[in-house]
Amino acid sequence: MSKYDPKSIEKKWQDFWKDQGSFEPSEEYNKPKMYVLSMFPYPSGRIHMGHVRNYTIGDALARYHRKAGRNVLHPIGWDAFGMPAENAAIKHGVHPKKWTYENIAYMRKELDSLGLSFSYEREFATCDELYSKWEQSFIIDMWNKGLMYRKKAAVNWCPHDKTVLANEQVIEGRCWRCDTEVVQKDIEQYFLKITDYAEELLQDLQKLEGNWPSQVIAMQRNWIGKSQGLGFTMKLDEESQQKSGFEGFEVFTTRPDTIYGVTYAALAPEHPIVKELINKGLLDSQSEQKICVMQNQNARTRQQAEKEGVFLDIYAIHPLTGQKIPVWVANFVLTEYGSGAVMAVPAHDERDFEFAKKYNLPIKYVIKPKDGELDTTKPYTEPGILFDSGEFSGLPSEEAKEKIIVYFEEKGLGKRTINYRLKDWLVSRQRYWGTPIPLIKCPKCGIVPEKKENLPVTLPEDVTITGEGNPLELHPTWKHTKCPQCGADAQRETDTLDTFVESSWYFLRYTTPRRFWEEVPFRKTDTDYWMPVDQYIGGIEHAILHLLYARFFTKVLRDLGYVNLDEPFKRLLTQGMVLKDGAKMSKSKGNTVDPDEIVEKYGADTARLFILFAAPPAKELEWSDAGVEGAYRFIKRFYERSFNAKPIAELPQFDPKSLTKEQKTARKKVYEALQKSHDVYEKNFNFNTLIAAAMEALNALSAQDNALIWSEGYWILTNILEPIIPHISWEIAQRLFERKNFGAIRVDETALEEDTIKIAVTVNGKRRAEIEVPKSASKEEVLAMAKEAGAKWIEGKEIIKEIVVPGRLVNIVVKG
Ligand code: ANZ
Ligand code: ZN
Repeated sequence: MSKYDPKSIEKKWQDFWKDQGSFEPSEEYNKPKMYVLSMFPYPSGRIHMGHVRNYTIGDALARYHRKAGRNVLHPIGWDAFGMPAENAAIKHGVHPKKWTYENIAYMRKELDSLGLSFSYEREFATCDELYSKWEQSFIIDMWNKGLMYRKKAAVNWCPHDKTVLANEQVIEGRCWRCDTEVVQKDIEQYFLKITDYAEELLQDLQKLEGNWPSQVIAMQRNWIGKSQGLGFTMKLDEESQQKSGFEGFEVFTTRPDTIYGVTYAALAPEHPIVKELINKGLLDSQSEQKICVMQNQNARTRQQAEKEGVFLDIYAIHPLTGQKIPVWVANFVLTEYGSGAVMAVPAHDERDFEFAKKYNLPIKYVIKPKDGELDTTKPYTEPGILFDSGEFSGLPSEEAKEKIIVYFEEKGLGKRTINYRLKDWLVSRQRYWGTPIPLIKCPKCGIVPEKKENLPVTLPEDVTITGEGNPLELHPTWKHTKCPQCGADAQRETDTLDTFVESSWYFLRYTTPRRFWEEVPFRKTDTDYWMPVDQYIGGIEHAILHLLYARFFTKVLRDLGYVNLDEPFKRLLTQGMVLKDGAKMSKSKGNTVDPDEIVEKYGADTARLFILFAAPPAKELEWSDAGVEGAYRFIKRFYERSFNAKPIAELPQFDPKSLTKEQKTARKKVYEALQKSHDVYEKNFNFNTLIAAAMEALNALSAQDNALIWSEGYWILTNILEPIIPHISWEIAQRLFERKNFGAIRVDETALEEDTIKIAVTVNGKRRAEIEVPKSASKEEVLAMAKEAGAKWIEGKEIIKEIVVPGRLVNIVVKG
């Protein structure tokens, strides 16, 4: 017997898998397929335990399906563009490209050391020029179809570094690099029209129900934020029309039933009427300044801030009562939502109420609860019964909403309106390390896409990245080009794409073998076969943006004719966080455990076993050194005891009658684990329960000494544990079975038959205990066991009667 040496065993099998190309998908598309995908990593430098968890879960599933005879696609790649590479360049002077590819090489080795069964052939990084080529091609298609457009939008701007800052680079309102106060600046930006797909993105969530965590579906639904209500124009009175030059303004409300309670109107600080009043010099300087401050705050801070407002000294007319309504500017009104203006009903809305209290505006209740009193110390925001509402008084809210909308439509005052909170996707970044936007600005033709035959537009390598300005903009020659349409001198767009664009289609790229990557982004034959991803695995932090963008991109590519597919991810698993001492493992907290060290000390199988044993995948996982030790000891035992088995070429047969109790128990535990494995790998992913069953089986095997039962046990256990601890399983299965056991195994039902039975013990008819007795036990033996189990209730009392109902219960009647 040899000693368990994870290093040599793991190296041996990793080399073997690589040499054999064991994990390359087949191109025979008549086989049943399984596409297992763990979200690809950002090449930050080193892998962390979150990665280990993500990829171990995916790997276990991929290996299982391979053994089940399916054609498995289990690829890996690198989400390789992004800010950290540029930050490294600023800090250490290393070129982002060099930094990125070096990190990839290092992390690839780390992943390899875990024995992950990835396809090598399909690996790529999103900063590969061949990947940019196709991404740019899609962008051009989207531009041509009107799905991409240009519009001014606010960015964080550092006046000192003359650079746009990401939100993370703004620290307490100041530049992370030079501490200068950051300002909001309007610049031309590019947007993808995801709002065109809002309804479909919402509706198709239904198709995912049951296969995606309900929490993720709810988050997406919320993010899309569909509201239905009434849109109408609030007319300004004569004088205010004169003053502002506007006839009125649009408002959107989800509560038309509250319309008789409107006591003021509020505009967003960016509203055109506000701008016009300022332009005309009609506001005093104090008001103007206050509005300017509001405009300069971003939407989120404004929403959280205390309610602030300015009276504009203009009035609107209530569309139903004709009353004069004061018009204010308010910081809680968002310019990008609805029409950037609200009819305020302080009696029935929290924000309106707070604002009205602060500025002493009237509050008029028009809805009361169905039963119970109206509490006028606070807003009543629930539906109820209308009063003081003209002809609509007495109606319940729901009915009134409907009737009021119909009324507005009939009178031509307004119409039924649907609004989505979802906004178009801002995809331009004023940065170097990203996919260049393949558009050219021509002084004569406007914005013109690059010719597709000239793609990819590649990044210049000779740049110095300092954090000042935009390197592409500053490069002496790069941006100068000719207009593809008229040949005039023109300039390349120097913005690059948001890195979420790359992760919106990488899963399609993997489906196509590398030899086609030059000619096509992916082939329809491949996406038709492989898509959708059968199992997607990743962190909950991607619940909204990445998944929504990927769903959107898939639908766009469908409409552009690239794929026949509505939804990219059939089933989603969001893995829980890895914690240490109750807190999320993270560099900033200094509580990380380095995966390399664990692999070095114990081997990859131990790391994998611990990760899958410590918690079900969707739950948080608390790191435990003792748990790692325990995992190691189990594998060591598993290896050492494999020498109790003798080599076999097929599963042996047993006559249960000829076996001892221990032998029967051993077989039963082994087959129970086998039975469990199916549900675990196909349905619930509770690997921990399977591992526990395998541990019990190993213990039960150890309580007997029939070599053939050992062999049968290992035939099955190495099979069902292979997805979790592949190296040791291949090692044992090679020696004992020449790996003939890595296919489907039939459950031997006779091994699972119970030979004990559970019997209830009652004392004076009261249920007190339960005993498990061998089926073969005599009546006397059963009674003795029952008395022992019920001793507490019998002690010191006189037994009057003992009743044994065979196979069901024992009742003991006592007195005193
Ligand atoms: C009157 C009213 C009375 C409202 C009431 C609510 C309750 P959701 O559900 O998020 O769509 N609103 C409309 N446009 C807005 C904007 N640009 N910024 C801030 N708030 C805005 O919310 C729709 C409601 O939010 C609308 O219905 C409007 O206030 C407000 F008892 O109109 B409501
Ligand atoms: Zn031109």
